[in-house]
Amino acid sequence: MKTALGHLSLCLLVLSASGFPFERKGSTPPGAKEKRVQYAARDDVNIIAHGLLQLGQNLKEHVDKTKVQMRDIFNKLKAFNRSMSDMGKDSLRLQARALEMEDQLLNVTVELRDKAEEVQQERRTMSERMSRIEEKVDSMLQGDKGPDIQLVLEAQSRRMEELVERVRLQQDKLDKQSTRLRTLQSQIQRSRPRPEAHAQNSAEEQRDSPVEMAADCHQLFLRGETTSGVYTIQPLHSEHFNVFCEMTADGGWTVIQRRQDGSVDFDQLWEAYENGFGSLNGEFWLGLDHIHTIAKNGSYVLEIKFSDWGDDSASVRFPFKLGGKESNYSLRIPDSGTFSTLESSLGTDAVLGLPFSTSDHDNDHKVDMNCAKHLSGGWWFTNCGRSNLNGRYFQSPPPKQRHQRKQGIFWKTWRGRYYPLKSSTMMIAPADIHKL
Ligand SMILES: [Ca+2]
Repeated sequence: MKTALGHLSLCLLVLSASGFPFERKGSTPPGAKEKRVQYAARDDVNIIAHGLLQLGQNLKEHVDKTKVQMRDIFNKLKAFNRSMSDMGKDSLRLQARALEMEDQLLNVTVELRDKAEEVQQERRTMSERMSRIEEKVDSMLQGDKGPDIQLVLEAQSRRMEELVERVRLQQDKLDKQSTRLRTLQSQIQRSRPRPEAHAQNSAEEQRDSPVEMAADCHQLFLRGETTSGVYTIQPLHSEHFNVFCEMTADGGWTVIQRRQDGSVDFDQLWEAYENGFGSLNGEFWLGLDHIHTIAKNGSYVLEIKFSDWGDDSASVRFPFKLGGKESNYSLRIPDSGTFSTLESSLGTDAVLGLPFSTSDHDNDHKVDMNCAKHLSGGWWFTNCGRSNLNGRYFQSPPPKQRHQRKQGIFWKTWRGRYYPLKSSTMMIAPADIHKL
């Protein structure tokens, strides 16, 4: 800009120095020499004027450009000021929120302190009341009426004992009669075989009679049994057999497998897995035939619990169906959406049904390998690598060699393929157990 102004001033100086007459109209014509000088001067002036125009043009462009730049800078400054102001507002808002939260915290602290004092006060009141009651009882017992009350209490206690004894005797009698009736009924059934439909109706009628055995642990629970332990059950169209019932607040679960200390060898053949083995009060496998017999009579759920050596535990629960001998006791877990990672160690492969395998019955999905032989025990094997709760029991610490460790009890999506678990329990119950 300065340079352009400098050029303009210089041109004006040259013009004034040359004494160029800008207006020549009406002047007297000079001599020939003078004329030539005038023409030469006019050419110079034309050149200078042209230069001036050029300069003016450049100057104008420069000014326009500068104006645009200045406008941009102003706009940017305005935007910057705006964002600074917004940030200031945000900061104020945050400060206000922090103060508000501090107030809330203070209020909660005060409330908690008040509550704690209230509880303390209540405790003191209760304690005083208890002391007063104790004093009253003591004085009554020591006073004139004391012996009378003691006598009445003793008499009541004796009556209660007598009643309990009579109830127990009645119960014994009832149990004996039940057993006798059951024996007679099974003798009658055996001697007079009836059509299937009729037999079913008859069995359903018996269900309501007092002599019929419970079909599973949940029925026992519904009849008032709340203590876990060994019970005899008799599923529909089946012989009676003993099971371990895990009685919970929800209902009665029939335990089908338990591992806890390695006291029972689970590396068994097909027949053993079909009929069951072990001790119901310790480690055992209830038997595929028994599990099928119970679960075929309705909708059942399978719950599996396992724990590691840090006593951490996990569990999964599936609705399931177990096929009979003809399907190699295929386990089918219907696809109810997607399986969780934990569930996928068994659920995913059992959607269409997964047959059971032992080392002498290779029904697994691995074509070139017998999973039960390669690992250990019997299980619903797929490709030998997802789960096996009937594997070898390893005490802690487990063997260092991976090829040994993989024969252990494992659930791949919980503690991994090579972590031998500490315990496992599998149990079944009617699907509506949780609705109670
Ligand atoms: Ca195989």
